[in-house]
Amino acid sequence: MKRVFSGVQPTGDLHLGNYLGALRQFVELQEDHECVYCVVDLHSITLPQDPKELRQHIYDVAALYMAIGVDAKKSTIFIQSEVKEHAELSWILTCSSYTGELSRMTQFKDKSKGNESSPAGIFCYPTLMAADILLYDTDVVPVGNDQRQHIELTRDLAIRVNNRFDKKVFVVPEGRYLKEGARVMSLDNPTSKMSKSAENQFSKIGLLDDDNKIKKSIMRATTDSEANVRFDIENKPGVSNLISIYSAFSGKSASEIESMYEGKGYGDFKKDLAEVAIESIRPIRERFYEIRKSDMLTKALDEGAEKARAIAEITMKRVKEQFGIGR
Ligand code: ATP
Ligand code: LTN
Repeated sequence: MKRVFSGVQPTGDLHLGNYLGALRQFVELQEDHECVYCVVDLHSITLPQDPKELRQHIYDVAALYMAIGVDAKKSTIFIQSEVKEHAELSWILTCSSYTGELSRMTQFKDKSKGNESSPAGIFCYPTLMAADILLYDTDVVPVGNDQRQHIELTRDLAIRVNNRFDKKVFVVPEGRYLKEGARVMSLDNPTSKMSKSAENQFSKIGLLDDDNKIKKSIMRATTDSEANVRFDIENKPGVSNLISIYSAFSGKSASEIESMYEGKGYGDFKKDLAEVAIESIRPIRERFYEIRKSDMLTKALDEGAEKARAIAEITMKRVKEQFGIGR
């Protein structure tokens, strides 16, 4: 069976972008893959986090994995910092990376903005992500489009190390990106992606938002003055984003949605979309609160860390042997 690995940062409550771009794939893949899903807390401290909030968010992300349908009996769910090999392999891969390639990463440029006092962790972030993936001999990595560059770097590093030792030290992974939902845009500014860290709460739909908040966010979403439900990313980014969200939830194509709303205004379209989103998110939210209250979560995380460690230890032994470190 092919192995899948993916991770989400516990930096805040998850939103529709996380779900439609990445998490939705987690559930589908567990039927015919061996899946390993991680809460990447070491990644989240590349920027300062409030320790109390961070701990809550770690549990929240793990509970959300389960609430959307990741089954802890089929898949491994664990917390990154509980498997020390992530940090260990990350250092080895940092030594195999070039400063040039790391400084060309879009996320590094966006987050550091050329500021010399930005944390070095932002710069090394992609080598930690490569370590996450390569530790588990991963074949497939389900992620949103914004992670493409990091996945390409992971592949380059795996190939570089393999070539250096003329041996298959690492499995070279493939990214898996969805067509619909791979990049959900912000509701108030459809030219930037929906983001956890955005200040305007109506720019995003959280997976834990109540029905009223979901409806309000959609009804307020930026559109245009044309009043014509048509998919055209360049000229109508707001409406196109809403059509993509509708499409991802309903399975209907953009052109089907266009014909459903021919001759109708944005009001009807938004009302129906709100209904579709509310009905899809409600069961996730309800299940989340059940899981969060029960002891299922800590049990799954204990077992998950153990299963993850068993795989990671074997990979690290092989890697250390190749590099000639340890005994
Ligand atoms: P933020 O939204 O604060 O920028 P992030 O990008 O750091 O958060 P993570 O929580 O680490 O997001 O991402 C989890 C997964 O969700 C990743 O696979 C990422 O590609 C995906 N993702 C994040 N934002 C979006 C989006 N707007 N559209 C589609 N996928 C997304
Ligand atoms: N960088 C990713 C989160 C992440 C990840 C990973 C995703 C860290 N390690 C390994 C897939 C596989 C992000 O910011 N979305």
